[in-house]
Amino acid sequence: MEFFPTIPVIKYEGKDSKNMLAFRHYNPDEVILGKPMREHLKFALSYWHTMCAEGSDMFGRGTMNKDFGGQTPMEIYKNKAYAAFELMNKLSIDYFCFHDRDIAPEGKTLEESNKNLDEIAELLEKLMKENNKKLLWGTANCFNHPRYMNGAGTSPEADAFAYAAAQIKKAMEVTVKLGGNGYVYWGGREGYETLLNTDMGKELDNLGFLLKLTSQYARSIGFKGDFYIEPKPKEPTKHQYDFDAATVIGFLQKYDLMDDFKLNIEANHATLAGHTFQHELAVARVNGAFGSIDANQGDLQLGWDTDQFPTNVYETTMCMLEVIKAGGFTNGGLNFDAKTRRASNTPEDIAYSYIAGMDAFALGLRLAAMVLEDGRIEEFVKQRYASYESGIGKKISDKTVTIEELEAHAKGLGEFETVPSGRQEYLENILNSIMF
Ligand code: XUL
Ligand code: CO
Repeated sequence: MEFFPTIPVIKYEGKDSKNMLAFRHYNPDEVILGKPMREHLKFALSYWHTMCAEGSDMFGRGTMNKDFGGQTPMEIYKNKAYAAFELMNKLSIDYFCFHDRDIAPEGKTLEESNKNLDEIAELLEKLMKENNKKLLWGTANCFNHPRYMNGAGTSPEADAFAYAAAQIKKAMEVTVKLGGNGYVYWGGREGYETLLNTDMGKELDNLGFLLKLTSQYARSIGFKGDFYIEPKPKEPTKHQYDFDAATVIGFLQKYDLMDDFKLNIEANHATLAGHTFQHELAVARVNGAFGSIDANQGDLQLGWDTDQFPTNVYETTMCMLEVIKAGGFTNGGLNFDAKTRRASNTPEDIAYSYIAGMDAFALGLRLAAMVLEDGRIEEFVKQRYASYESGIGKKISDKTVTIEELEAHAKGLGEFETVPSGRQEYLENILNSIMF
């Protein structure tokens, strides 16, 4: 059965094509900087937005139906699986990502939920083999159910902690069964609404322990991929403990998790934290924690996570420059944690959205490669730090200099009044001259 009869197989037609059901920039097997585009970009479909979310918001119910013709809960979720693979095939997407509760309905008890998960995991395994698709990462939804209203790993209620640990254990088992390349921990409700009722120290210690316990369990059952924390500063809680990349790195160091964990950076979460997407990627990279990306964009006029499909080519170019500088993806990839707008409510809108996002990143990759091949910006940055290559600067870099030597050097500088220009506008103009 075909679930998306109005969506054809999307082909690359080149940048001059006027067919909006075609790629203008994404040409999966084209080689850029020595590697096919599909390997640079590693696009993934997000199961929760694409197969589950029906467009409801705080003021209105859903505008789309994602039952895919199913009559019973299990039939609905089986059809979601068939529909997901049809979509991935039509869009040339090689990977997908899910929360446990996206792929199978939650039962009344943990045993019932696990049984549902097992049944669907069998089906997904079969479909993955038949269609040559891979799991970028799995995760557990420990934020939707009322039992998690005060958090999961950071809940003041020990029973909620235990339930979350058990749920994550099962999600790990399913991820391992499906050969997942990664496992994501996004904070969900791990944060607080008011400090009046919160023991922050205890909550952070418990969260650190939950991550240790569950990640060690995953290793014990043969998980070889990466664990990721996905920073986000707020929403749903007022303050999320995984505020931004730098906060998370401090947390990972405190709880001795740096060896096993990397970051999954989401564009919209970066801007909510008051940073650029590029900043968060750079923080991850310079700390050796660059892992994976949730590709989307926010609306800078709105203060919440709008999860829009990314179309801003400056952002995708800066992102791909960071990815290339980090050495490219290993286990990670570009997961479209993005949804069509509530009013874009037809199946074709799903295709238009993915095509827009994939083309924006493909173009970003092409432009990032051009920036690197041009070389002027890189060379400028290299020259800007050249004073550390010799003399006193070299000694600073090597950390062999004494404070007395630095003092003597400073005295020898006499009236030291100016340093070279940072040339920001010159560089911005070079960037535009390459991009356009
Ligand atoms: C929420 C969010 C999540 C994570 C996975 O803002 O980004 O969907 O990506 O739990
Ligand atoms: Co995300």
